[in-house]
Amino acid sequence: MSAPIEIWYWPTPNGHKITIACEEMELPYTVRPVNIGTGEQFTPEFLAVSPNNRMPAIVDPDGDEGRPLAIFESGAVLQHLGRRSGRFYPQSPRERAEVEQWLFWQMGGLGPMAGQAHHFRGYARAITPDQRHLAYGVARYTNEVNRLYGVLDTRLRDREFVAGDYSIADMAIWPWILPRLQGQDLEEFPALKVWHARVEARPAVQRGLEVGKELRRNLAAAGAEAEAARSVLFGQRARKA
Ligand SMILES: N[C@@H](CCC(=O)N[C@@H](CS)C(=O)NCC(=O)O)C(=O)O
Repeated sequence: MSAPIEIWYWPTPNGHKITIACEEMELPYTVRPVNIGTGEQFTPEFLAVSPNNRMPAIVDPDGDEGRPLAIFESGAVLQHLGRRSGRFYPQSPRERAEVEQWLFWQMGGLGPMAGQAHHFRGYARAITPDQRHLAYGVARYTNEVNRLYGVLDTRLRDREFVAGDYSIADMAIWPWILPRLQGQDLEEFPALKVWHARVEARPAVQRGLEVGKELRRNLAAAGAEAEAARSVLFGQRARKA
């Protein structure tokens, strides 16, 4: 049994990808909470692992022939875990390319666009109650997430999982299907709805979601703690080391 992988983690959709993957792959892991609401993503220790001041990141103590390997960006982490375990990341060029296309579709499309939808539909309202400033952002990102849900729904019409067998692509995409926060109705996307329930029913997915649940705060809520977190998270500009 190899030494546990250290996951720098906070319970968000990007964090969930990694706990779900480790649970599915039966890779031992420990969690190091990075409280992104109090600025722990800016500590020198964390920045040494994740210079982009974003979680998740990992340190795999045996990641490179017995030597420790640090990785940030959840897509890169999933690829490493797939290679490391030999599971959920097929090896043939065609099958691997299929998984990677959908993994990167999530990383470059669904994740960033849904993140902006969450921002404008939720947090921004707590920052600026002026609806005129918000309406454009709300419409733009709600529409784009709607388009992406449509692409995924079409893809899933004739298959059980996004790319061949259940894979790291499903693990990346699933945590980002949050219709209530994104202004979407799954009834409009029947194949996506069935797939969502199929993945949700996996015990490893449920175990991965449970990790650190108690740490989660509602950033759109009123109150001093949520307000302080918003001031850490929003309006960040370049920092020189
Ligand atoms: N593309 C990155 C995105 C990671 C990301 O945005 N993480 C957020 C939480 S979900 C974060 O760490 N935010 C801290 C901050 O905004 O300072 C990945 O997939 O790893």
